[in-house]
Amino acid sequence: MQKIGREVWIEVNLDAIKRNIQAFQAHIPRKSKIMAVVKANAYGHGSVEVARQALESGATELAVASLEEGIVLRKAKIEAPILVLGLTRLDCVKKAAAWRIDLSGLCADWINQANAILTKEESQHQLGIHVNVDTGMGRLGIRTKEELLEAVEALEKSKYLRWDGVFTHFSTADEPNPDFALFQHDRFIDFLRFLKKKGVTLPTVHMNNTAATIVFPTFSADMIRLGIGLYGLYPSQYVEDLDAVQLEPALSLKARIAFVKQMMTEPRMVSYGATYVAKPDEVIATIPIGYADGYSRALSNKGFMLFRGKRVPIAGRVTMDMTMIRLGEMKARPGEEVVIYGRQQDEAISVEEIAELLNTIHYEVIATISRRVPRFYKRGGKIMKISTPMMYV
Ligand code: UAH
Repeated sequence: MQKIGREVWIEVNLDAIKRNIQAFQAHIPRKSKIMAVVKANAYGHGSVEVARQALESGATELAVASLEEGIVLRKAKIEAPILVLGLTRLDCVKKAAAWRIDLSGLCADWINQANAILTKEESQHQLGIHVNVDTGMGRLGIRTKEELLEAVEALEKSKYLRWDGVFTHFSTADEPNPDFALFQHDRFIDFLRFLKKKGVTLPTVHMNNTAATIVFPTFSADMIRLGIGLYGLYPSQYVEDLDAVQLEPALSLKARIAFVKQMMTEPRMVSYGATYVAKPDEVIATIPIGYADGYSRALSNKGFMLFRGKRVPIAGRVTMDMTMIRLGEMKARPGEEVVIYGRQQDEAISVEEIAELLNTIHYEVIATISRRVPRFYKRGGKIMKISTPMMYV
């Protein structure tokens, strides 16, 4: 294994990703395909390796948030269809077509302009479009039937645009009250019926994210867009408690103790602001992770890590590159492993509980793990690949 100078890393269990996909395959109708959502560097897990594993395990399409995220996958020789879920500037449509990356059509005007640009420039490639219908998310997409029909007519007429899909996105499918999700579903179906009545043949229809897939598997249509569940996490406690799909978290965040000191002598303050004063004889260890790695400063004097299978509290402020932990009287040695997210012996720290401490959601905790943290990919319990933008000896 390569040596890393600063010992903090993520382990991604690719077998867990495979099993999570299989669990969703067993839960949805056979005809429904799986689009693996690998935006935001695959929710922090590393987009290229996760995309490859997802495709190998049965997903057939990929989704990203930007054209640039899609190009990263194409440059890694990933050939599956890729959809950009977010907004793409009109002057990038030619580039998207050249990289064979499909875009979301967010309004009739955007679609008409994209069509005009590709026609004028006599594009060499067709651009795939998935029309986004806003049924209640209130973020992006077409809001009226008239606008939808106008967009579809532009797509059908165009030589350069290929109508590949039509989709909507749920905003509350992870919550116990199903009313608004059902409203969004019914509105979407109503829009699709309207198109059918106008004689339109529908392309791939998709609406379900992880929560909607677990709660409403019959809404899986032609394809689901699987994000958080792919990584083995439930979108909310409510969805987890349904006990409908068994998932396995794929990610652990680990580090090795960089430095140990017994605070026998004054001063016993720890870290910026001197907000923690160690007890006489207390052992304090320095861990090479900080807020520049995506380990939030808001965990200062609040968070905890695992050492020798026990929870140990953070001492003082999380700094940019280092965080101190309190080991009591345990005589630790530099190089011993700590687990920041994940399991060690009989104890575990979930990203959900870290999110709760931070007053946010676990999506943010994983998606913000920075790119300077190397990703180690495991299969059959063994590390088979290390991915990092940094140089290690
Ligand atoms: C449009 C869109 C998203 O923005 C995200 C997802 C995946 O959501 P989950 O991570 O909750 O499954 C799907 N579609």
